Amino acid sequence: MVRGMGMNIKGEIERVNGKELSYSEFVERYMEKNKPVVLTGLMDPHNWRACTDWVTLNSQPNFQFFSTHFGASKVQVADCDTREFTDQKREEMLVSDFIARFVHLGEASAVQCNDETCASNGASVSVPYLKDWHFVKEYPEYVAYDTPRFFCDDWLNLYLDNFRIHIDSDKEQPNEEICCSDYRFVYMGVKGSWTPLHADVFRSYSWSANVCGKKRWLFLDPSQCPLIFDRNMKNCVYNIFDEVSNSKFPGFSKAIWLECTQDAGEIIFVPSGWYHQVHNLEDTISINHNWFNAYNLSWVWNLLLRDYNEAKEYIEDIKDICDDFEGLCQRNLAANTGMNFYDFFTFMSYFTLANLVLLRYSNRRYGSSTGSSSTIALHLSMNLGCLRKIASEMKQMRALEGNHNCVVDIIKAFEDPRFSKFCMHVGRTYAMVHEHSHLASDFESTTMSDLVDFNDLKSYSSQIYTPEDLIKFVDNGVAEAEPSVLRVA
Ligand SMILES: O=C(O)CCC(=O)C(=O)O
Repeated sequence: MVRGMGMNIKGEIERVNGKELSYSEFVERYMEKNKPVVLTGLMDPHNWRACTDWVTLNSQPNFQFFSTHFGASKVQVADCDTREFTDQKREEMLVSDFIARFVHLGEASAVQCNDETCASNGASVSVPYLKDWHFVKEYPEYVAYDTPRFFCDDWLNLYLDNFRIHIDSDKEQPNEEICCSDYRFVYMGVKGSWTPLHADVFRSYSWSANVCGKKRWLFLDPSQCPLIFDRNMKNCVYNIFDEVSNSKFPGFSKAIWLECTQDAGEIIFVPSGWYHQVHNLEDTISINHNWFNAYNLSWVWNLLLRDYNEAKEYIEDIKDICDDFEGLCQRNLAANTGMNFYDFFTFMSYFTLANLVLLRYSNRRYGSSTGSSSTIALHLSMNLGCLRKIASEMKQMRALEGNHNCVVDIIKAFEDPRFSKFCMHVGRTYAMVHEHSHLASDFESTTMSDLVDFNDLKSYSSQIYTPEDLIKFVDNGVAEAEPSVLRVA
């Protein structure tokens, strides 16, 4: 058995002042390299109301404020002492009831259960941890914080603000349902609460900001991940500070961990595919987003492909008696992973269309001059290059080959108010990321007919069914845009 104490913790996560880091430096040093970093100096209380409203003068969570203003919200609360499959057991409760528990537990019980001691002494106090509260969706008028510029190129939440990722035809799902509406969360945990070892949903990036309190993070580089799985590569270690059986997890003792203690006011960038375990060393409130974009979209596709192959293998023996084997594999993939090939391809198609529309608009309006408009054009064409590359991989894997359901009808998309809202959001995002104030104000007032030169559309294929259609669509669209700014791979 290997206990937490014997673990190989070999390094610290780099810490950088976010105010002294440019966007392109963040991209080059962390996003592109898929490397974690702790950023300081980005949670200015002027833009982060959470840092004042949610925290008392002695830096503790302001329970009173939460109970008074948000007490009626229903949230998920994990019991950190009870495992359920690969996660902790959760129950739904009102924020006011959670706060009452939090206060009741107080310092005394939490002290017994911090970090390693919790796992090793078998303490029996149940430690509650409020997780995955869709706070922004629930309180859109109360602007608790300002997402730092580094994390704004967030395709996942931009998309979910306008569309659904997966629509389950078997289930009644009200459109306003909050649980799958976005990946922007508030976490609130007593000292000693923790999150088991995991890699993030869809293999997204995440960022996590400490409004108050302190967290200890343990990280494992993706290249080391096979070491934390069992011999069949099916089950992963749950708690790295627990006793880990050598015979069940033969690689575990060889894993080399990185660690970091995150203080209040600091934001951690968690790259794709890095397994991590997190412990609240004090009563802590944090804000946490999952996100992906052109730099890590291939992680999402690779995960889907792996999970698809697994889903297929699992039911291989009923293939011959199944009317729609592929449909069943895709349904199981969506149930297990949260989306299937069709959902992912729809997502890609909408982003392709939006990027092309914006690229053409930016070129018509500003030409391919130097300055921030050309930086935006480069970014949009880089996005298109990434989307095209993944569409080629999908084509190679024969994903959606022979699909008879139209994924995106371009003319219909231009008439759909959700798509025009989505396009404006994407446009505003890049204008903001690249600090182009003119373009940002354009997207406050522009309509779809300003954005799209409808004569342009004649050369586009008007419906997208398969990855091959998407590739052709990108190639045609790009050929007509200003060639000098294009870098589509
Ligand atoms: O803060 C926590 O407890 C978990 C956060 C986390 O796992 C993440 O940001 O990916």
